[in-house]
Amino acid sequence: MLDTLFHPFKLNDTLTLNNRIVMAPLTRCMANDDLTPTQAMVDYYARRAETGLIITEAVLIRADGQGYPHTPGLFTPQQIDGWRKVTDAVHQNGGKIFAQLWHTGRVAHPFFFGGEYVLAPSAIALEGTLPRMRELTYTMPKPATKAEIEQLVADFSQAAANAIDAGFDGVEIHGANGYLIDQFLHFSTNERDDEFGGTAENMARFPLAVIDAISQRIGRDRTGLRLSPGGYFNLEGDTRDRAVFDYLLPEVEKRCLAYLHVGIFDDSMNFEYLDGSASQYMRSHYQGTLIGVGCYSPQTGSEAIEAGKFDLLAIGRPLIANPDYVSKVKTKQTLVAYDDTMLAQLI
Ligand code: FNR
Ligand code: 8K6
Repeated sequence: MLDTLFHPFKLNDTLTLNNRIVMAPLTRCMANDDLTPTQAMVDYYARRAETGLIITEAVLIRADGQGYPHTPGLFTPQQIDGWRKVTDAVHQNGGKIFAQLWHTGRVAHPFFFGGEYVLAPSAIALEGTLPRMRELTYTMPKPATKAEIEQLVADFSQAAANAIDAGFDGVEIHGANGYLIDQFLHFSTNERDDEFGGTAENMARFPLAVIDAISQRIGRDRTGLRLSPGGYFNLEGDTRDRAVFDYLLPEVEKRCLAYLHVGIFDDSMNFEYLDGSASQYMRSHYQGTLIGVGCYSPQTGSEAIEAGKFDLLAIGRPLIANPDYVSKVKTKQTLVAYDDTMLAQLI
């Protein structure tokens, strides 16, 4: 059964993965002050090169997308040079690596970039204070103008081109977990009455513009996408959201991207308005390559692949605890259990 995980997987004509285990994107907040990757990050990713595909921690497309301390960027020459060291080290070890591109929208904070406001679809603030920085409260975002939306699309596209320049095999667009792109897709964060809100087609317009700009810039075979159809993190779900994703998923399928990736922490969560889990819903609305994730073990993950629930298995927290996860699973060694205290350092 576990053998299923270790067969190579052809993503498309230009990319074949050594196995079906993908490293899930994991924010670690360990970049330098100028948001360049450190040598410890180079070593951390290089140690995980035996996964079929590494998806990096979320990487900022520009300064005003920052919502957590020390998250890396891909918008300055120094950041591009820093990531080149990471991609070189991963490639030397035989791996493949995509950069996850994000802008946190209303989850950003002006504290990080010395700005006056943060941008989002609508003026609806996230309640509460920032993780690890409880003295900072989320601010009321400014609704992005049409010109600002066009600039965001251009900046996503430029960051993708920078990723290719830095030696990445491709990029994953972070359209999940309640950040900027996801904020356009949910009614609780998008109350616009222009062409970017109100209907499924309008709410999908900015996400599709980002997908089209990036896939035209670097190739659709190098472009992946993560989506969270169920609202569960940084925003509230709404039964009306279902229609937005019913419209979006077939539109994404037409674009023939490298893959679609479920954005969820625990795939046993059921969403009533999706008639099941996030992966079940996405599988039933999307025929291309799907990456599943969320509290899977090698056993439950390989069973899910064999049952056709998804095609590739992303692993997050267990890969924080076990840099050599793939070898350990292959040779049936016991895995170290993940613990939140492990977030304090990169091993
Ligand atoms: C995450 N996750 C996440 N997701 C994402 O799309 N971009 C990111 O940068 C992060 N960062 C992140 C940090 C940490 C510390 C955790 C625990 C999680 C979510 C992650 O990719 C994955 O979906 C979940 O961790 C569920 O998978 P596991 O951990 O159960 O295998
Ligand atoms: C992605 C940005 C960095 C923040 C990382 C967050 C890590 C959180 C650890 C896991 C717990 C999150 C649970 C959220 C889901 C709730 C489901 C009801």
